[in-house]
Amino acid sequence: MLVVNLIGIGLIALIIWWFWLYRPGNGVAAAPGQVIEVRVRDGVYEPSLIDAIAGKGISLKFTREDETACAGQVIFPELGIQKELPIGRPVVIRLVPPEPGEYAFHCQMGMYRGILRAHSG
Ligand SMILES: [Cu+2]
Repeated sequence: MLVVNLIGIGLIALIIWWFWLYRPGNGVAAAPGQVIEVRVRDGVYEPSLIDAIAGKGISLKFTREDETACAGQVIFPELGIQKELPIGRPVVIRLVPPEPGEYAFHCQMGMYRGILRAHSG
């Protein structure tokens, strides 16, 4: 019984960490006009943290290598972007972060998650 409780607590801790505390680590800086390649596989975007400059356009080229249906879309809620990601076919998304701040992107269910971080000038 104690073991079961401990496993339950462990699972809850893992869920809290993943959905609320996890911060993408491997960032990449995008110069204005640059195309950043993002791989979608094994439950993560690579890179999952992209630094850009507010008001300057960049392109993100998503390549989905994961067959799970979950990875089939990428959504940028604040930017009103929602794109299908066919397996193995790169999809280029051009966007302009309107102002400094963080713009999340994720799959339909929020398992795959990344952050576009826009800096001033
Ligand atoms: Cu998903």
